[in-house]
Amino acid sequence: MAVDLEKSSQSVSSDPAINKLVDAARTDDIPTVWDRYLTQQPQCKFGTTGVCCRLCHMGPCRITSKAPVGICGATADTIVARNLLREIAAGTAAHSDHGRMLVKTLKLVSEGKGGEYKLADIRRLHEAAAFFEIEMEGKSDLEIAGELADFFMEQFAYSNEPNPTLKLAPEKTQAMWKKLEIEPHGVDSAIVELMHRTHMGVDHDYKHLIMGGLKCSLADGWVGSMVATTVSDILFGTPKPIRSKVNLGVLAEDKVNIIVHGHEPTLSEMLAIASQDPEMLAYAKKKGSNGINIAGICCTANEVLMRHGLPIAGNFLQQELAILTGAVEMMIVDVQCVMPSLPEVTKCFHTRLVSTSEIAQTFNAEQITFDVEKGYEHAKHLIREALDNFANRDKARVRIPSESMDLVAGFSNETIFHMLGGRFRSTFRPLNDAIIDGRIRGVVGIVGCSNPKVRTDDAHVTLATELIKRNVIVLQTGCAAIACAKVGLLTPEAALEKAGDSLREVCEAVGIPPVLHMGSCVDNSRILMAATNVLNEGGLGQDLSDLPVAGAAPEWMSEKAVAIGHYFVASGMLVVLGHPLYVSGSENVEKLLTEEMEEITGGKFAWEPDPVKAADMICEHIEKKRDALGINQKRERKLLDMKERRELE
Ligand code: SF4
Ligand code: MSK
Repeated sequence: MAVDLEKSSQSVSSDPAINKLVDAARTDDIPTVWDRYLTQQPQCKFGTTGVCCRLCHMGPCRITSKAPVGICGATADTIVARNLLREIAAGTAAHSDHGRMLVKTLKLVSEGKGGEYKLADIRRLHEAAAFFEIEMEGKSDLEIAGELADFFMEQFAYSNEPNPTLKLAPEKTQAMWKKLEIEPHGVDSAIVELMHRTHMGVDHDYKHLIMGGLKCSLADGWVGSMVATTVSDILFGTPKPIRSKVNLGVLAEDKVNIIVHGHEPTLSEMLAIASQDPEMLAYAKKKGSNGINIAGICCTANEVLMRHGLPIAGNFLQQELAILTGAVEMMIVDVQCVMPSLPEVTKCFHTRLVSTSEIAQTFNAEQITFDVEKGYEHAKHLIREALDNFANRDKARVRIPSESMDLVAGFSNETIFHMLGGRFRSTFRPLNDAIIDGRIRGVVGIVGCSNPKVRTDDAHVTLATELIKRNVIVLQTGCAAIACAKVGLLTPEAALEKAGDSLREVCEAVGIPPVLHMGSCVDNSRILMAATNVLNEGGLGQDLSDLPVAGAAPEWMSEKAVAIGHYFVASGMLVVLGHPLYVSGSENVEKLLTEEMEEITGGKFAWEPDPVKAADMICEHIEKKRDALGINQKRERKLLDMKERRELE
């Protein structure tokens, strides 16, 4: 729920670890994101309603009752829609460029230039190659990987044909996209097209613009992110259930602490391995450290958690707080969600801030440009430097909060298939049966960031708790998963206690927890595939929009979340956001997104800041879908005669 920090004495978060460090920072006069949020109040109404246009230098223009159109004549509808589209383009670019980086690594590995990187999951490689009709007969795994990398790289450029990865979606959903002419023909070209359409004097019809936005968002979810997840699994392994710990209490007083933060898993993967290298452990001992503690923030955290079980120090809003513990020797960042404020915090401590992406530099941070072939050497070098920095830690200033929590993560679709199917057959059948007979009411993805506009973690935790209580299974990614993990919702035992009776019964019987952590932001593609797998298993309709499912982002902040929301809506799903998109300046755009869209794609947006009301809204939607599927009618058990049996077969 929104919090008015100025007028209330309410703490910034439901997490005591956050509150303690924010208080400590205020005592030390070190501003954090919550303080800067206050200095920005009141936030610009033209910005939050979406009616400020600065797309050309006749402007900037702002729509008011006195000035209902911009200098060029653009209406509020056009301006609001164009601004939204540019957010979708940026979000799609971020996810997809992340995917491209991974494809480059896959190609290098296939050419023997990948240093210590290897093909970690050959089965996933073969499955992907088979799906995309790459000839495997007589070829080595490296050759197949090379061809798959080439195929994935082709997904970025313009093609006359729609992206083949769209074929991963259910056929009816694909047909809907075709009919609406929103199939992307290449990720980069979809982004370029959006930038072109939103240039001054090009596309002015808000409906046409929004449909263009959906097309670009599909290039994010069903292409760029799908490629990123698949290649990560091939290179680093498909996640399996794994135990670990979360929250700032995972930082160790007696060890060197290295934080990995950002999104791309390439360097962090090597850091995870190098931290166990006997040479590094011996060096740690020499430096007086009891070991090397690598912990993550944001989605890099989720990547190394899912595959190595490395602990998570926190989500997006905890990045500054990790440094404020005084116990971090080095923070290594790459791309996305890295606050430019970090050097201002590190300069008050001994922490070294190292930026590792050639496209992302932070003023006053050290820069190393990461090279895949030398990945392991880079990792060892950075660990050595962090160990050297251990001596500079001021023990008197160390204030690691005691809060930490156990968790289980690693629920890829492959794992869920396996767990549901037992030893003999991979299947989603037990899940579908439980949905059909009503023991599980539906499936909801709770994803996205944290945001100082919202009491941190509160909305994520309340929504997830409400949903499992009402027998809805929850899938999670990103910072939302970290928020829920911090209160124990990713511990099967604790979550089962909070789950409704019938959900608990199913989860116990098939051995899955009621809240499943599926990975990082790009791994929202796994949620798309989970919904597709449920649909393909049968008995729950023909189209993603038939399913009793929904998405939610109660505390979102990033343009990537805007793109994610749109690809879920374009795929036929309800998406409930904790605070609205910047569209309220156009009644028409808002109505299109929150009402009329349901007639177009089957999906739509809704805004609801109160997580309990959001749960009500989601459950109402789920029951509506169940009614339409006819699975809410009490079904009498009936013995079939031979004729009926034959008809069924
Ligand atoms: Fe103003 Fe039109 Fe230029 Fe936008 S594009 S800044 S509305 S003149
Ligand atoms: S890290 S995009 S704050 S979820 Fe993926 Fe978290 Fe949002 Fe970044």
